[in-house]
Amino acid sequence: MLNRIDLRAGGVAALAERDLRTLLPRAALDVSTAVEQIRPIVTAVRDHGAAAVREATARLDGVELTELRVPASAISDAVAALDPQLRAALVESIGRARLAHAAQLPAAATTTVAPGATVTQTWRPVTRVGLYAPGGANTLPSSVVMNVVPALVAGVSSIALASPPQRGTGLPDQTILAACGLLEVDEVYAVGGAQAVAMFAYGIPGECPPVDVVTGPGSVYTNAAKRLVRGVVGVDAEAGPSEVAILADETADPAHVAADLISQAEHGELSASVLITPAESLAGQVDQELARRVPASKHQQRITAALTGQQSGVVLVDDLADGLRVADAYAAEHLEIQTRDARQLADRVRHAGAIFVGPHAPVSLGDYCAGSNHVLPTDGCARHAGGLSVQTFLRAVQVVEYDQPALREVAAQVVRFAEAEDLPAHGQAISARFES
Ligand code: HSO
Ligand code: ZN
Repeated sequence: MLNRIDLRAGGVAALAERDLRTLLPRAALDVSTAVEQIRPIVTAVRDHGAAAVREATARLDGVELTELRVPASAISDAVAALDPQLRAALVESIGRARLAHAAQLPAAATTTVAPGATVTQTWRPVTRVGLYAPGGANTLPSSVVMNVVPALVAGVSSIALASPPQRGTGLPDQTILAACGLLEVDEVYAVGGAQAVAMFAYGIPGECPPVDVVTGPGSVYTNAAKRLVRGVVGVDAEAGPSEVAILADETADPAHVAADLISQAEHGELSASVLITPAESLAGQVDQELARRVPASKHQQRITAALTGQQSGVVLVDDLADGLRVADAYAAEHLEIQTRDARQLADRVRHAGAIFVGPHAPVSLGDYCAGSNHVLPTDGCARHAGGLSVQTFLRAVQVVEYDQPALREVAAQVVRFAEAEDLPAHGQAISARFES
């Protein structure tokens, strides 16, 4: 079922990472084309506000919005209507995420660089954030938890969330609203896609004040919109179609490997499921398991499309060291390690959004209830970005304190340095303090 890419005796170790990357499966997602497609929406929302949001919503979501903002009663009704077991699952997810994210809060650190001279690294929360939870085929209430929890833990005082309206109700998905209610987020907009990102970035007079940071996973269009508004606001890494790479050896259970590959393929036709292994026998057994399990799965069609697409496949390597090289070159959103000494291998991984170690940490655990965040960099962005975390919503602010002797001590150095840059007034700002 899976495409095979045989890199055995292929000199993986001798290849530059960039060249290795070109041999690996990956979807041809063209965010730059999408940027051009959604540019008119973003510009219209910037220039015409609510009218443009309504126009785009009618055209793209088929919903005529009266109010952009969801009334408080719709949120409390959604909480009240929540199935008790789903409520318990949401509460568990929130509780574990809160615990794990609280540990991410960095402490202030003061360095005495010389007597009387200190620099303190402090962390201050962003004031206002706009969080995005996708809808449509990808309505994921768990993403509400994953966006809101780190912002809350960081101490963000103003949290707004947007999610597309459903035909019929004109409101975001009920469980999304219920998750907002459980997290005490009451500023929710029934707006989706590029128009939501633009609404947050530029604000809508009288309806939605602009935010400082926009985060959240989404379609290629949402990611394109985030690219367009970056700079006007801060944005998180691009989180596009879900990806899992599994580095496995012959000790892995093929049924579990197959189940995990299927689980991320279930997100959609563009999802990527990649097995990296030196064990050809495992690859064969996984294929058999897939052939057995895929026809029995609810979303058979999209799973088959995802698993057989160019973005998925089995990469055969000579050994786990080469497997690790391949995993690093691929830079998966999720990397599972199902090998002997999995923890040791995990410590050697350089590029991955999140790492799932050993046989009992499947990626779907992380999607919901591990405590970790599931908004993670896709499409190789794990080379330069991490997933959503408390840090996403904090800024480093340095506090500089010098007493007079400490300033005197370094005055000549500053003056000399400033002269070298032909900025003598910089030096004079120091020496003025020591003139009689
Ligand atoms: N695997 C998705 C997250 C998710 N899965 C939400 C289920 N619900 C992207 O990391
Ligand atoms: Zn998932």
